[in-house]
This record gives sequence, C-alpha cells and structure tokens, in this order.
Amino acid sequence: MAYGGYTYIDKKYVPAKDDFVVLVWASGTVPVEEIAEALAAESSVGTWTKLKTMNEKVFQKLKARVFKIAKTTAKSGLIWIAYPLEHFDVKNIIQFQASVLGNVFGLKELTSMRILDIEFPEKYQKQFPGPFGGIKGIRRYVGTEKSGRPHLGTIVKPKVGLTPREFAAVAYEAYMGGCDFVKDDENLTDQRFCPFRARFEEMMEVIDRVRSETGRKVLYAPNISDRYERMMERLDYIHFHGAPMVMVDVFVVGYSALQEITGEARGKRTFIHAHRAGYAAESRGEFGITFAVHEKFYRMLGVDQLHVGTGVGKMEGSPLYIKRLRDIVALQKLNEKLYLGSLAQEWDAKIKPVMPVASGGVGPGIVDAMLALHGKDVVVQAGGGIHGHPRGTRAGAKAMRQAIDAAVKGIPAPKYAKTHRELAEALKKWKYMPPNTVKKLLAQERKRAKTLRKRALSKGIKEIEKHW
Ligand code: CAP
Ligand code: MG
Repeated sequence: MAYGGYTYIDKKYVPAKDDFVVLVWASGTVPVEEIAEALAAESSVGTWTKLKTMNEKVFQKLKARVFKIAKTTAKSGLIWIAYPLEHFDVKNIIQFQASVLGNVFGLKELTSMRILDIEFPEKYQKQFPGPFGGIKGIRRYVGTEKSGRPHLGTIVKPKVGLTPREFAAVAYEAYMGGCDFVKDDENLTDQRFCPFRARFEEMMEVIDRVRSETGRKVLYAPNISDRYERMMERLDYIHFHGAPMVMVDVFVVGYSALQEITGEARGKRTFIHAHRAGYAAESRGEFGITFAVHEKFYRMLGVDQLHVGTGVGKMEGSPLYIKRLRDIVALQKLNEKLYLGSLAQEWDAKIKPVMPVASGGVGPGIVDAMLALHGKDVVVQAGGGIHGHPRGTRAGAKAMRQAIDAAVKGIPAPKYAKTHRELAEALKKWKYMPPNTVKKLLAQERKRAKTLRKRALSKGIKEIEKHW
C-alpha cells in the first residue's frame, strides 16, 4: 500500500516522546489502509504522485507515520498517526492547522472524517505560556480559594437590546443576589444601542457599588471580540481602567488573533473568559474536529475560563463526553479512554488548569446533576435560569446560589427549598433533575470501559457517538 509512490504505514513504529499523536476516524470509497496513507501523506511531506524533488532524508525526517489502524469495515476505521515535532513551526498554530487539520478534509475518497483527539508533546506545549491565572488565579481574585465552592456567573439577558444603564442595572441585581461573575453575551459587542465603552463605564460603577455595599470582589467580562485592532484597543482601554477580565469569542476570532490577544492580556495580567460560539459547526457532522482538540490549543495559549458544556442543559454533549471536555482543561494528567475516542494527555506544569464554564440551559433545577458531573471547580453559569425567575434577577441569583450551596452540602435541592424561598419558587417553574441519573451513567460507563472500548473498535464512530 502506498500513496503518491510512498508508504507511510509502519505498524512497528512506537511514537517518540516528542511526537504528536493524532487519532482520526475516517471512512471512504477505498480501503482504510489507503485512506490512512493518503491522510499521512497529504498532512506531512507527500502529495498524489511521486516527486523528483523528494529525498530520503526529508522523507524519513518529516513524514507522518501511521502506527495503528483499527478497522471497522474494509473502508472505515480508527487511525493513529504520529508526527515528528520538527514538522511543526515554532509557536505557530496556523501552520499546525494547515498541516494536520487542513487539506486532508478535502480528499475526495473520504466519505467521513473526524479528528477525535491530539496528544501534544511536552516540548510543543513549552512553546506556549498557558493561562495567566486559570482556576487558582480566578479563585484568588474572587476569594474562594479556601471554600473551593463553584462560582456563579450570569449572562445578562436579553442577549442584545438593553441600553448600557439597563444592562448595568440587571448586573447589579445579579451581583447582589450572589453572582460572582457577569458577562456579555456572545453577540453583544459594540452595537449602537449598547456601546462597549458606555456599558463598561456603567459596569465599573456597579462593581464599585457592590464592593462598597457588600465587601465582595466580583468580575465582569466585557466582550471585546472584533477585528484585531479593535480588540487590542479595548484590551488597552479596560486595562487602563484597572479592570481584570475580558471575554473573547475564541472560536470565531480564530487562532492568529487569539494568540496576540492572550499574549497581550497576560502582559496586562488580565483574565480571559473564552466563549466557544460556533465550535459545533465543525464537530457535529460527518467531517470535523472534536472540541477537545481546540480546548487543548486554548489551554496552551492561555485562556482562564472556557465554556465546556453542561452535559445536562440545552446544548449538545452527553454527561460522559462533557466530563472529558471538562477534565481536559481542569486536570493536569489524563489517561487514555479509547472507547470515547480519546488519547492520553499530560500537561506541562506551566500549562495551568483552566476554570471550566458550564453554561447553556442552566437553572436551579439541574445544578445538583450538573455538579455531580463537574465537581466544584466550575463556573455555574445561567442566563435564562436567573433572569427568568418568577421574581426577577436578584431572586434568580439567590435561587442559584441556594442550589449550589445545597449541592455542595449534599442536600437535594427540593429538600433545601423547604427553607429557601427563592429556590422553592424556581423549582415550581423549572423541573428538578436528581443527580442519580448522571452518577449512575458515569459509574456504568466506567465499569464497562473495556467492553465499550472493544465495541468502539469494532463499530466505529457511531458507537463512539452514542456516548457523546
Ligand atoms: C447561555 C448562553 C451561552 C451558551 C453557550 C446562550 O444562556 O449565554 O452562550 O451557554 O453554550 O446564549 O445560550 P442560557 P456553550 O443560560 O440562557 O441558556 O457553553 O455550550 O458553548
Ligand atoms: Mg450566550
């Protein structure tokens, strides 16, 4: 088997310490070995035909090596590819994308392809700074290092339309009800009805007021997403005013600008809240990149808070899959859990843990179940679940805080609600989801890991997706 006159399959190859390992699902109109050859060639040194310009030294030094294939059918399966570190430019994520996440998607013999995971070697990680604050830094700022409780955040709703003063008034109520964190929505930036600076100034007043009335330090993440110059200008502006955090729609902004922003923000000791709007466009179809891959880049570049999904709310992702996405940003070391299409990952010490954000359809009724999955190192973030409370934002935030307190104490929300009015009102409007379903599911999957792994190997992406 070969592609363009060269062969890239080497089943005896053992990935070196500095290699990247990429796990791919692919199916096509030709045997899976041929697909594997094509992927390895096109993403490294090869092309469709033999080259007069190729030499053995270049080929051996820079080629990608397919070291394992698990066939599902003759024309589909999981493929493991190793890439040498030298193949990749220093600190250049764009070049990485153009190689590993590039042309391969367009090869016409493919009928489906997913980049399921990438294991990044330590040497590559070391080229990046990692988060400036991450979980620890944010906790230090808010003052929750000791208690270790989950943070409560909100997105001001409606998403767009409020004036700066109206926006800040909603935020004030949210903080006073117990929110640690308020953010703009992903589609609110600098529109005429709510200019960035006017909103920011109103918010600074609110934050000072909350500080003087309660003694609490709370956070606000203004959405700076825009073309590069504007983002830099806004970063300067908020820094000049002594504010500690910005928000970026990281996926749609793209890596090139994001890398500049994270670098600049780090120099200014500014936290970054990373919203992932748009990521699902490339992870829910026949061709795509799993969000786990992007998370790893975001962590290396150094965002401090990152949306990872809830597992039980309104957005896609099963509990087990979301647990994996959460662990990738929050833990220092991950074992291989192949049945879910994942690889092992060990993070360099300076690539610190990022605070996961669980958001999307969150209300007091699902906090128990959500924390059973996420643990305490998480921002529990609710928009509709706070501003939709029958008695408004302040009561909504109180109800959320009560739900979090109950979960941390191990008391079911309905029981806690007997002595907590706001929670009781919320549970009348929104259903309660007991945590047992999530706990059972996680335990079962863990127990059946071996069987699931075998089935995933024999049945491929459809089987893996069942657990996503
Ligand atoms: C949540 C949210 C967030 C999503 C993003 C929204 O509002 O503000 O953007 O959570 O999804 O606009 O939907 P609600 P994800 O609390 O009212 O649902 O975190 O999965 O990227
Ligand atoms: Mg939103």
